[in-house]
Amino acid sequence: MKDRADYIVEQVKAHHELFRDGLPMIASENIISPLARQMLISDFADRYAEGLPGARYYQGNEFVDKVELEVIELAKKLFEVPYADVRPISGTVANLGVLFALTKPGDTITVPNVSDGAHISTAKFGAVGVRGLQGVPYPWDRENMNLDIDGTIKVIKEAKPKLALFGRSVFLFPSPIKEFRDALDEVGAITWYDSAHVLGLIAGGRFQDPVREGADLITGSTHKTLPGPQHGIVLAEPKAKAMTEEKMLRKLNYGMFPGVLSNHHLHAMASLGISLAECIEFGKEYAGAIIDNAKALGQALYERDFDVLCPHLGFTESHTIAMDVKRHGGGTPLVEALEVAGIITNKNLLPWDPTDAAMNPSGIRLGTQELTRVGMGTSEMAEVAELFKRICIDKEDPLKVKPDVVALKSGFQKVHYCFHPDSEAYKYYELL
Ligand code: DSN
Repeated sequence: MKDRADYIVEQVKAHHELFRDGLPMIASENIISPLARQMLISDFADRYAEGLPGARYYQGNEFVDKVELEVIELAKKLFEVPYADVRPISGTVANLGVLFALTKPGDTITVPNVSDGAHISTAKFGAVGVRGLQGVPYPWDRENMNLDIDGTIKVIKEAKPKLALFGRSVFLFPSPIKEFRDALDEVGAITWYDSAHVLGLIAGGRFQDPVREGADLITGSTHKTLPGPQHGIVLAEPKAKAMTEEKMLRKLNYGMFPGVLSNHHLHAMASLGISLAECIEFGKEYAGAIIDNAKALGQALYERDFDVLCPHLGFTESHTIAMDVKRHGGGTPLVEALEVAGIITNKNLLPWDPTDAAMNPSGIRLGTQELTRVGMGTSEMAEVAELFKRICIDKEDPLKVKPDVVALKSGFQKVHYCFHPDSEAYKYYELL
């Protein structure tokens, strides 16, 4: 069997080379810091700790408890909230826990549509469907890539949801949640904001402040603009008239454990603590650079004849830009050509695509958070846009473009905005 193990190691090595030499631009990914990475290979990876610190079902948790309490405090400090749960093992698990805590099968939830940029956990074929809920979609303003405010208020008043979910995976502009607070209170709904994509921008004070704008609770994954380990989080400051603060927090706590979790991946939780501390120190500067780069990339692509969405709004207020590439061949062939050159992106449904077009949509979604993380700035965004043009518009052979991708990336091999940026422990691509 040794040869089978060797085979796996070879594939991981090849994967490391792909990302060392390439331009990772998927809006939902990032790389963690050297110190956060070390937590992932600690003994925490081998242990169990069910329940809460001080009330566990296993022995041996003395130091796990200390870490968990500290990670909770860091999350509360960073997001200025009275309640944080750092146990969810992913964003989708955090969402499932909330659904388990606050709804019953048959309840109604209002949600964004997947083709308008929502995450699959809001769909009938995702977590919302698994919980047996009726999902009622919000109307969408395509021109401004945001919720239609009057239409959304109408939907809330008619549907009378138990929960109103905001937040998306194509998240160009802040969601106008404070406009909905009165309608939500009128029907007794709880406001839930899925912040996965923009968590690091919120932490850096550069996007919106959902809790102060009216959200009762926030969920998220912790590995996108917040450059932590693959994990999840729940943050809350309940104010809905639907139930008391104490009752909501008790339900959220039980929703996670024993609701949807057994063990909660202690190594990732410790790693998240490092990432939160780094974010408190460097998050503001990092979030600003991510958004500057996204706007610069949008502009540079637009000037090269790409149909970048929302030029009248400066393309984006987040890490993400979206392009309609139907005119240049469609999402699928272009992301495949980009990949051959070492530029990693994803095809994406746009609001005007038929819902069954997920495998061949009109759009490409791009994120600048990882290129920013390795130190790229606005001048590199122009170079990146030129590489896109050569492949997608000039139709140059991507294999001939690849050496220029490798050359650009060779100057950006270090993680920024973290403790110990020069650490030898950051042998990210030379682990094996
Ligand atoms: N699938 C992720 C994304 O790419 O947005 C979210 O979980």
